[in-house]
Formats: sequence, structure tokens, C-alpha cells
Amino acid sequence: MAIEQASLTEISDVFYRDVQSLGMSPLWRSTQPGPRDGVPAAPYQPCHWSWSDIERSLVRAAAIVKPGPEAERRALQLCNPGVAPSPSPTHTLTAAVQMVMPGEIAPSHRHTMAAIRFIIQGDGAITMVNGEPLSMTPGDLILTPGWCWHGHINRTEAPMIWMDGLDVPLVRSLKAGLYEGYPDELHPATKPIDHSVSRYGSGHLRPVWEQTSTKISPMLKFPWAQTEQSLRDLAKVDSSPFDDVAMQYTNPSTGGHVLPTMGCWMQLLRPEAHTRAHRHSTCHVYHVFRGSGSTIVDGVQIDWKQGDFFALPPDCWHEHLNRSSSEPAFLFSTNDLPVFESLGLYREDAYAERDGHQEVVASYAARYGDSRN
Ligand code: 1HN
Repeated sequence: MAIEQASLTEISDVFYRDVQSLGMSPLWRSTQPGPRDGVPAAPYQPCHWSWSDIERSLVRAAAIVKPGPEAERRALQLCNPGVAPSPSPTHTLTAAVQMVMPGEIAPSHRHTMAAIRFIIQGDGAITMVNGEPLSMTPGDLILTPGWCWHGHINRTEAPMIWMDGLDVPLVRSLKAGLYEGYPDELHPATKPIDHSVSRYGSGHLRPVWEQTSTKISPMLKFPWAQTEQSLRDLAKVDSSPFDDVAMQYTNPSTGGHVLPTMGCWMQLLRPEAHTRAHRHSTCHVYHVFRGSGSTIVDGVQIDWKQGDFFALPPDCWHEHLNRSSSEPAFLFSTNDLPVFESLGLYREDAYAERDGHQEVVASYAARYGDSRN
């Protein structure tokens, strides 16, 4: 018996060595691609960045580097230790905060990675996207689809600050990243300012001679005034139990997402709103455009105020609160929803216990405060 067992062990050892050397791997020894009980769980931590840290760091960066040959962009990437070493807030999305000082030019380049910009501070600087000059005002969303030439110029008297969101980690994982610098400083304007807003900006009308639908929104800027009005109008008639008054920016040619890899939302949390918790397979990076409140993520409370950023990993339970009794909160967010929808991977569950509200077990500072050190 002992001899038989020993020889079986020997035979299997030889087998495993042989299949490995032949470029094969026994499936029964591979780990499963997800939780074995079929219950989703957040694979990494959420993360929070305060506006005071970001703004102070941008001011310091302005004294150290100028956009141009030494630093193509003066942008600080938001890094979640949960996805390190990727310098990103989630495993699919990059987020950065960029500052362009008066008189500065961030030279044109293009890459296969797509970008969105949400304007935070300043008024009137220009992003040039494939020959279309787009003027920037706080609350505007501006798109830079993949492989479009883009550069930034600030001819105003004040610093211009915005959020950059990109699909860099996703495109990198697909080994589809390509980059090219423009041979001159700024790719020139070939269209009038805000050209695509003039064509499609009404939101519900399009030129009759335009019949084509494209996966990339032909409208490259979504002005704040219209966004705010749409949210205030929707608030009068409807809301979501999980996101309160939330709207997705839409591609006017399809009604779908603005880009194939990134979706964008603006959310109005009404005074004293407290949403029910849910979880979904997508991840989201939030910027607090206006107001203050909290988001409870897997029982951990993240308190946020104007200018802050926070990132939600996939499959975390989360619910939002606006604690003000008089002021609305406006949350901008970007997400990887289009990828999940087009691949048929989107899942969502409502939190069934405690009337849809989680028990708060820790503050973000107590749970993760030291995680960046
Ligand atoms: C980029 O190209 C810009 O063009 C901003 O303004 C931020 C972050 C990561 C990778 C590329 C820009 C970026 C970026």
C-alpha cells in the first residue's frame, strides 16, 4: 500500500512537471476568477482626496514646473493605494487635477486613451480638440475622444483648474495604448469656438442632414447651465432611490454614453437626501462640485465637501447623504459603465437589510487614514 501511494505521488509529480514544460496548466489547480460563493465583494478599498490637499499641492507644483518640454501637463494623478502601483483611483480609470496658469500652454498631443475634463475653477481658458476650440467654465464637461489632438491654453488672468478623467488603466491592460506628440506647440483651430455645441447643444434637436450615429459623442462640450437646469427640472418630477436626482450625459447621436469606455453623470442630492444602498460591478470616480455630505461605503463613512474627490471600487455597498437642510449637493462622476454594458457584465443589487441603510462601523479617516503613508 505504502509503495503504491508513493509511486502515485511520484507519477503525479512527474506529470505536473511535464505538462508545465509542455506549456499547459491543469485547470483543477487554477484559482477561480472570483469569490467561490458567487457573492460579489469590493476587491479593493474606496479612496478620498480633500480639495485643500489638492489645491495646496497644485500651487506648489506651479512653483516647480511649467507645462511644456519639462512637464507636458501640470496634473496631479489621484492614487488609490488599493490599486497600487497603478497611479489611479480605480483599476480602470485615471483621474488627475490639472492647473494651467495665465499665459501658459499645455502643448498638443494625442493618444488612444480617451479623456473627459470637468471644469472646477477659472473661466475662459481653451482646450483645443481636433481643431475645435472649447472654452472652459466651471461645471462644464468637455470630451477628448481617443486619438484626437488636444492641448490647452490659458489667455485669461486667472489660474484654470479642472479634473481629467481617462481610461488609461483599461487601455493599458488591453495593450492598446499609443501616444504621439504634436510637432508644434498647439494644434491649430480649424473650427469656430464651441462649434459642436452650436450644432447639437439644444439637447433635443439635431441638424436634419445628419443621419449617422456614432459611438463617440459628436458634441464635445456639455455646458453647466444646461446641466443644472435639467437636474432641477428632473427633481420636480422623479428621482432614483439609490442616486437621488442623477442624470447621465448623453451622446446626442445615440442617446447612449458619451464615449465607448467612459460614462459621465451629474447627480443632485437634494437637501436632507439619504439614498438607499446598492452595489454594482462598475467603478466610479466622484468630484464634489457643490455642497457637502457623506457617502457610506461598506460601512465606512466618507465625509466630503466642495472640491473633494472620492473613488468607489466595484461591488462596494454605497449610499449618499446630503446633510444640509437647505443647500443641494452636486456630484459629478465618471465611470466604466459603457464597457460593462457592452460586454454584458453589468450587475447590480439593492441592499435588502435595515431599510436599505448600512450600519456605519468606522469613519474613513479611522479606517484608511494612514493607508497612504
Ligand atoms: C493627459 O494627456 C492629460 O492631455 C491630462 O491634458 C491628464 C493623465 C494621464 C495620462 C494622460 C491632458 C493625463 C493625461
